Amino acid sequence: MKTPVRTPAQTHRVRRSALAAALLAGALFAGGVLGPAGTPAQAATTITASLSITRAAPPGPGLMNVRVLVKVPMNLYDANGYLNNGARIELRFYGEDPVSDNLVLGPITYVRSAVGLSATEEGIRLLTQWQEEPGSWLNEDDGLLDGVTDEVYVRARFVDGDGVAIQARSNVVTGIF
Ligand SMILES: [Ca+2]
Ligand SMILES: [Ca+2]
Repeated sequence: MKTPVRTPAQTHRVRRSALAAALLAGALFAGGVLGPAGTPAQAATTITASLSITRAAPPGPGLMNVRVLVKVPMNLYDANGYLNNGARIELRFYGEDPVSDNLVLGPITYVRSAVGLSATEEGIRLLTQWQEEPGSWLNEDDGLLDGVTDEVYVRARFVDGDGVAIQARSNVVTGIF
């Protein structure tokens, strides 16, 4: 007895449907929509930001070390999913004043490839630090209006690939910068 033979057209259809399923699964995984077991991804709901400004130890020109740490807690899988799909962190520095706080630096935007931005087991993490000269934007009060003492904080904003954003305000760092 002759065994049934698949026609080329049937084989093609089977292959295409398998490929479509694989592509669909891949797209969902890349988008961070589904976890490995098909469970919904954990949405980014929490963000924290901390700021430190310290004077570099002498000798030297007395530069200020500016350090920002931002955390968006989630699992490693979701952290990679968000970053691979265009999520970003924006930093905006403000000088705190009695009436309204003025933007003194930013926004500075960090994306997947940025130094200091990473996906970790604890979530998305941005650790960035650099040095500023005394009298820079950190000197947000020059003594004319609100005294000489400066009050600086940073607002960190996490924006996912669809434009959904959450944000946090850091501690205020006080000094004569
Ligand atoms: Ca101020
Ligand atoms: Ca000042």
